[in-house]
Amino acid sequence: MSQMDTGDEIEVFYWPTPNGFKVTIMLEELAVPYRISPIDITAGDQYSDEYTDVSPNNRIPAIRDYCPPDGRKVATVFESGAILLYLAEKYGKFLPEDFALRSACLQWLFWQAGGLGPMGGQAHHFRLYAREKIDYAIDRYTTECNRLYGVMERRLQEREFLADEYSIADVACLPWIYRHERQGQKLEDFPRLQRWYQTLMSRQPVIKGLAVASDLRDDSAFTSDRGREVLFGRDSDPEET
Ligand SMILES: N[C@@H](CCC(=O)N[C@@H](CS)C(=O)NCC(=O)O)C(=O)O
Repeated sequence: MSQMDTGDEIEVFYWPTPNGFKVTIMLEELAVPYRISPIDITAGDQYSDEYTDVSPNNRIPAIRDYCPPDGRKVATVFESGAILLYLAEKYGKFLPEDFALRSACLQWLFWQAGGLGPMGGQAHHFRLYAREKIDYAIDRYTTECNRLYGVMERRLQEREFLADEYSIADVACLPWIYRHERQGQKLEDFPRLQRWYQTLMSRQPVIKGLAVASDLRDDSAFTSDRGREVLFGRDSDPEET
């Protein structure tokens, strides 16, 4: 990992996956300078001692801010939802000022972090990555994703965005809906969600954020023996890999 000592720049510890996309989309939306430090999660980079200092949960994304608003020399933030909130507060954008809308935005941000993300992740795992195809697990997470898509569909019935105005709640959800095919979902079944998706996908910063370092990603690495061992085989006190 590289060290930076330049001004108002954000270092993003990143791999091109849905949780990583949230941060690159947000930084593109904010149009602030940032640089990518790749963390190859299929090779085990997330478990290095240096990265563990930045991200104690050994997951991407994380950021280092070399110009935090509170005067510290450097600040680190892990957890994609917390990163979105940090950036929204720092730059004063994409977090509604109105009390009720801010509360709505945070509800949908937490809903994404506690529901759509983890359930979508399990759907990806059992549908694409698991060595064994287990019908029960595939059905369980495909059905739960379908239910969650229905929750978004209802929310978007009377509003263009999750918290009325475009916000970090939308930025958090988009990369997971972007992967709808991997979750066994058809957007045509959710017309309001589809309209929301098309609106977001027509934004240049979203397109740019989704494309950042896309050349790094190799989907076959997720199902290689080494990738599976690194990603799905770690317990709390693993042997050195
Ligand atoms: N709750 C975390 C989840 C992060 C997460 O699971 N990231 C995945 C990539 S999308 C990862 O780092 N996987 C590596 C691994 O499982 O070892 C967040 O929202 O930041």
